[in-house]
Amino acid sequence: MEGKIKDIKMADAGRLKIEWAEAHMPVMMTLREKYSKTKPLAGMRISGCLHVTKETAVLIRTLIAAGARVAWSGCNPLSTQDDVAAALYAEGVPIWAWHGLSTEEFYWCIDQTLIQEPTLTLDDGADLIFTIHNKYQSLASKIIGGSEETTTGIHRLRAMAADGKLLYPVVAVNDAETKWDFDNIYGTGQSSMDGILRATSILFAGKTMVIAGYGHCGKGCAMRADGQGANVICTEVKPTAALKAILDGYRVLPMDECAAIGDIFITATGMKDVIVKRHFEMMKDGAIVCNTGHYDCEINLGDLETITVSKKEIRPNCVQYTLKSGKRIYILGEGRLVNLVAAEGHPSEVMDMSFANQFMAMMFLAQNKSNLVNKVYDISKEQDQEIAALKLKTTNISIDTLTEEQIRYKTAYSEGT
Ligand code: ARJ
Repeated sequence: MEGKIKDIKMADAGRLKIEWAEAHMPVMMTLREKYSKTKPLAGMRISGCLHVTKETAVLIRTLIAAGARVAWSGCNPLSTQDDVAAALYAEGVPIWAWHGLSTEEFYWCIDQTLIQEPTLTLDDGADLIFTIHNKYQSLASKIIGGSEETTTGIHRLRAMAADGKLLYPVVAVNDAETKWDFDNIYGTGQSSMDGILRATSILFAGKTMVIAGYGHCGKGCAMRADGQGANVICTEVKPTAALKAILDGYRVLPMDECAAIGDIFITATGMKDVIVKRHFEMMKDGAIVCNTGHYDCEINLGDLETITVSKKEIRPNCVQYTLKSGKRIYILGEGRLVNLVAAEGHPSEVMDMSFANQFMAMMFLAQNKSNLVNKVYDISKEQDQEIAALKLKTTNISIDTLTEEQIRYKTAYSEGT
């Protein structure tokens, strides 16, 4: 069998987890049922590089049911759920993923998924697309297109496209309304709190929680931290985002002022060096610091190391750094996505829509293969509404419908006061 995982004996536990996810992903199950009959992805070889979670397993099973051949790796060294990887491997999915990969192993796993010479790629964070562009350019001519899950990845791909460097078309899954407006806000909000709680088991009420970045992910975190009774302070670099945070009822301060007052810090910016040496030096004894952005560069752990005298893992995913001053700082999940490292990522109900967009992106590419150009494609407004409508239908929620007259009214310009 192709692939490499931690331990096949974990497959039964993984299967149960996937079964649980399937029970909470009705849109994906509807798509699976529909397209397992027509197999629109027959002949497609999809190489995927995305967190190996129970929800991703539902996506993988759905792609296979629609006729694709799939080869998979995780997109983060610490986010793979080993039991889920084992279950997928046991059912014959070529998968190279285990928890705790070194950097070399991480790229080795990606390399293995490219042996099949994909026709489609599916990314979260663009590491697979970059590997193809940097190391396996000859594969690009056979690739119909790819998709990208997250904000950070899309920023980079748009920059590549603007420079004329993108070697094949890519669909911006993140930018679908049924992705960012749910996954990034409600998904990140809940799963980040979940990660912090599993790693620390602390009380949120009354704590000062500093959230760096008031984009969609930061907004979700602020909303949920506030709901638990924390005092939320946000940091921003973008004037409109800062104003939104203020009008949503939070304080906004520069990180240099937050550093000394925060009990818990969460970075959600997509930017490097958000928390650096001088911030660690200002922090209170016992400060908890974590990241929920895609890459692990937001908290500068190298800086922290230079002022640390000793380190110990005090709980799973919680490392105590004792500084020269005697002060203790706690880093969760090694500064990697706390929601995927210390918890299970976003809940299945949210990933249901994100992955419906991934699935539809693969279908779009396969069906339009001959008339695409090397640029970043947005998901259509129609697809967004279809996925949202299916989510409502499968959750048994009804909404109103406009009458003929109301539809006419919408665009009428003769009726006024
Ligand atoms: C798989 C997940 C999960 C989960 O959609 C989210 C996003 O944009 C990512 C940034 O890397 C993580 C991804 N995500 C969140 N939760 N992917 N399974 N349960």
